[in-house]
Amino acid sequence: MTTRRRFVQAGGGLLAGLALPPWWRALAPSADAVEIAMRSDQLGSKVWFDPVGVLVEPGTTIRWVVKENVHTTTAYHPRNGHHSLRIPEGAEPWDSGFLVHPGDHFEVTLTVPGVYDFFCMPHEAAGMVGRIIVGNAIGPGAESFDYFVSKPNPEDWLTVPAAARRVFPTIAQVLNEHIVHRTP
Ligand SMILES: [Cu+2]
Repeated sequence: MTTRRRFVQAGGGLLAGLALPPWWRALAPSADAVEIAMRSDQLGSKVWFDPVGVLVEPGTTIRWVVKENVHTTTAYHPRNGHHSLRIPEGAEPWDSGFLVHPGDHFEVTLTVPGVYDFFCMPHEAAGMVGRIIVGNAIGPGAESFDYFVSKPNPEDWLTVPAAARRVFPTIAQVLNEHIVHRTP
């Protein structure tokens, strides 16, 4: 991976201005994946995603990688333990399951524009959440945390815990900064 990334970067400089062969584009998606680290201090008293917010183009692959501790990346979606819907209506929810070793990773490629909020299953109440904006800040994830409460069918959706609400970067912040880092 490191070798290929170097090759791509070096090649981009060397070959600037030349017509690239068709296979060249096929290399790009993996090299361009946006990485989100799954972090923890030694005691596990602080847990977080870094970056906590990213703005990407549709079709971008997001790769979550464990650095310390045990985590999941799980989309806010009713299919994931009755959590509220905070990803676009037409998007597939994801749940990585437990990633237990440093270096364990999980990838999704996000094609539907909108806001995607996600959490770590064991650490949501500790505020381990993050936000991805794909293209435009639209969809349920752009609504307030309690948008569904007054609707006719709130079902048995869970509300977002207070500690998590405080951690999400605002949509404006993600749109302005593109990458919002977090060090609690
Ligand atoms: Cu976690």
